[in-house]
Amino acid sequence: MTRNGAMDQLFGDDGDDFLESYGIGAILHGGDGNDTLLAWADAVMYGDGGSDELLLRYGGVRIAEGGEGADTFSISHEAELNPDFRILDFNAAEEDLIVLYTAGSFVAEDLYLQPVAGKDRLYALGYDDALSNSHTIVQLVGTDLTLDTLLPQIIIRL
Ligand SMILES: [Ca+2]
Ligand SMILES: [Ca+2]
Repeated sequence: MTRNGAMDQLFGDDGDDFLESYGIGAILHGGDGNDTLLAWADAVMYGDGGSDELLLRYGGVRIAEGGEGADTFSISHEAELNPDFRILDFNAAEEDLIVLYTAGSFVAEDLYLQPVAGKDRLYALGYDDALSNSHTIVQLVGTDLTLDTLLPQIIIRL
């Protein structure tokens, strides 16, 4: 299912769906099933029930909520695209995962977590200029994570 217009809403409903949006401000709902969600422009993505994969790509604002199930947040971090990626419900106890595609820019030992105004900001040292959001990899909203809890849930790929 693909939509091109602005402010679109896509509903996957039951079953395993692939939802893809191009318009700015799209809202994607996976519904039940193991869904894959991808947005090419600023969007809000809800995995809903099932173990979903939410693809955070191409810079811009991506707000992702996995919902129930063991969800995977797949992040391609390209700092020059000025990404503003946020995960609303990262839950290590539900075995949520973050898969980071780094193009070899950093390794797990470079990752740090910093609480900022109710969010945990995941960034990579040496790939970051102090507090600038522009080089934040992802913001984890409303969680109470430590790096020790988070790191086992992160998979780094080239
Ligand atoms: Ca679905
Ligand atoms: Ca889910």
